[in-house]
Amino acid sequence: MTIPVTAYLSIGSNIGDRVQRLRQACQSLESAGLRLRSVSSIYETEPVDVVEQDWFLNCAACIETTLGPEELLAKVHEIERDLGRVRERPKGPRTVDIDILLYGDSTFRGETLILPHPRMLDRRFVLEPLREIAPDLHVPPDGKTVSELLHQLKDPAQVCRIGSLGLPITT
Ligand code: PH2
Ligand code: MG
Ligand code: MG
Repeated sequence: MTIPVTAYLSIGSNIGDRVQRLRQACQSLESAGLRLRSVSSIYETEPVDVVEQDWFLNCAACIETTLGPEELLAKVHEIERDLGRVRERPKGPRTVDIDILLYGDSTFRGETLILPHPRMLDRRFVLEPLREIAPDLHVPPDGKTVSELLHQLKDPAQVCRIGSLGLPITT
């Protein structure tokens, strides 16, 4: 029997019905057999990197999976495509973006995937939703908790909790 691994995802959208996109992304994760353990509130977030684009909605999700990290990446890409994502400008507007932040306590370096997500430590739009569902989670390789990382974070970009996705979580 394969033991499931707990993974954390960051989900974002800044095109179209953003709430609906986040909800559909979570529902698609479940339909794809990834067990949804918790989802944060929805946060409205100022765009970073490419700043001239609409504000995002972001949330964080905790899942359990028996897929390996690269299989999980392929699965989330498939879900992004099914939800209408077209890859145009890097870091530009997107209907839905699902990023793997953490995969158990593993570090991983493949051609298309690095874990933990290399930019998660610098991004308030990632760490604030994540703190809501996992404040005491230790982030490899240094092992600081998500709360500690947020305390030392310098990112000035605005992040504002705006509501809940209202999804039932089956435990
Ligand atoms: N995603 C990006 C680039 N910039 N800014 C916010 N606020 N939220 C995002 O999800 C986001 C971003 C690239 O994936
Ligand atoms: Mg991203
Ligand atoms: Mg992505």
